[in-house]
Amino acid sequence: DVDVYDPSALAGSLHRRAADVLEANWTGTSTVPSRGLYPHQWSWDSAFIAIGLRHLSPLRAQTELETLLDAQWGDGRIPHIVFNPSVPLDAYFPSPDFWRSSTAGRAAGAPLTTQTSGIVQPPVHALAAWLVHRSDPGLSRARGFLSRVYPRLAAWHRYLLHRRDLGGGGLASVVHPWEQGMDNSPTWDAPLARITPAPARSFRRADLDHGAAEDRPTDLDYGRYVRLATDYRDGGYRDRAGGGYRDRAGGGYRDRAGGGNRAGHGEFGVEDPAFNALLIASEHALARIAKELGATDTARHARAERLTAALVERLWDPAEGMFFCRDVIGDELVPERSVSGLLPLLLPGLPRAIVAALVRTAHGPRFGLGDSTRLAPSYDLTGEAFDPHRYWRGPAWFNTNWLLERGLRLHGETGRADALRAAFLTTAGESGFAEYVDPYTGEACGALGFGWTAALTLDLLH
Ligand code: 9WN
Repeated sequence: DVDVYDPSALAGSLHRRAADVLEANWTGTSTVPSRGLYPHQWSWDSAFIAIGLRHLSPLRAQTELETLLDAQWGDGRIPHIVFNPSVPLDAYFPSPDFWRSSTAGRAAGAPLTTQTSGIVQPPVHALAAWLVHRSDPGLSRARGFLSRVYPRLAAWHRYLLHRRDLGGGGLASVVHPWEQGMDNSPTWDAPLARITPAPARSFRRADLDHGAAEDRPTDLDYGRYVRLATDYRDGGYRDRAGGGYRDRAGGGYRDRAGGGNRAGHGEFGVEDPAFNALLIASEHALARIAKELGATDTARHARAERLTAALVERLWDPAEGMFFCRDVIGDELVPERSVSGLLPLLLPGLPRAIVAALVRTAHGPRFGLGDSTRLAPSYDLTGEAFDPHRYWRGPAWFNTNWLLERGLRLHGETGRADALRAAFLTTAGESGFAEYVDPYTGEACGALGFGWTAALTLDLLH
């Protein structure tokens, strides 16, 4: 009887459709987030994609991460985009001729032949490498996968923990909204307001060729993104941490030379809860990788615990029951409620009271889980800036919901994790593996056949 509801058959076809998306987005050495909108390799996308790909081909999943790591800079940074030289320059903006990595990034050790961007994205990579290893330890050992990626991942974390500790409190800062990955979140509105936008005629957006303008960031946002990236590039992609720029007595930022912003970079610096939680989760994963490779010291786990304490001390707001971003320029919390502020739920070492508060906030009126929304929105439903369709200002994204599901399960919230998993799978399938969806209706927004949506679907099916 064809009308009989058969969940296993549905799961089977969902699995096949998700696998088809990853097959279609595979280039031979890595996976594009989307053939039209994002035709290159993106850093955190690749980490999430590898986590799903491991269920189809552990070899491809290893290759995905190794391709990304081959583009690592000498100073340890993993660039947020690795450009595919066979894609036309005008297919994506900003293109390699904007970033000029091999020349402008020379002092920071950018690769000579591969073209990349010069900013970073959230460090999901060590977590991904560990999960990929676990999917086929035999193949991983035979290929020496972990011993090859370990030193690179360690250098990546060193870069973030030293060169990016702009606030002086032990956490990593992002210097551009694209680095945190939630480009136009209302969290950035205040820190971005001090940035003079680049003139609209000085660049051409390629994203509007593929996405609806009302679902994408505004031209004003783009002007500021371009200004920040240009200034960072023109300063040779140098980072300002480690030189004692922090004026501890005054609490504000002081230029070492005392003369305003050096080379123009340094106007934007934010400690973000999700970025740092992913760094900590990846630090725990690096500890497991080190152990698998025969190391005996427990320094990495201890460091992850210290970072968790710093995260709580610097970003937790007990009255609000969630984490906030800290603007390191003004040294103050940014009072905007982004889903980023729930993602530390991922961490094993979080105090129980904080876990309980995060679960309450996620299931309360601001994020609506288990009640008004299908999936957690990217931003507070009751916030003034909430918009159910505009990119990171409200729509639900699948990577953040996968992280929340993982956090709920880790902390024993099995019923809630099961409910979120079911909603994730239904919405991913119905939306055609959309990039993001209306959090209430699940209506598809942005690109379809999106890489991490398909990959994380596969992961939750396993
Ligand atoms: C800029 C690729 C990336 C994601 C980001 C998402 C979006 C780029 C853009 O697409 O950002 O990096 O052009 O809008 O915000 O999280 O990694 O999928």
